[in-house]
Amino acid sequence: MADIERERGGEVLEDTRHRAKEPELYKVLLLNDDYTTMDFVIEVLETIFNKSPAEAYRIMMAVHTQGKGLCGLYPHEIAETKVSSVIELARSNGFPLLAAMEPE
Ligand code: TYC
Repeated sequence: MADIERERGGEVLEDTRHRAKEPELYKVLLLNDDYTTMDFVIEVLETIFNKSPAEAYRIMMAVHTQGKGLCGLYPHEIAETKVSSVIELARSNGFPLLAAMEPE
């Protein structure tokens, strides 16, 4: 064992001084409403959030029954793009679906 490691009781600490910081993450949430169809919400979750059909159904039902639901955690700029993509796709299909982001 190296002397420096022995001094720390065997604990090895990484020197993080030159490592890039992990980006802060933001939650992207879908919000419930009475007009957007369940099928459309599932489509949004599959196409914009890359969810499997089963996971998309689970998240859609969580939003439907609890008012909002987590779609994923993303760096700030990607979270903003996801929110914009949801709103753009929803409006172009005539639905009032809303998405929001908040710090992790
Ligand atoms: N509440 C909608 C309905 O009954 C379905 C829905 C689910 C809407 C999730 C929005 O984010 C949502 N058709």
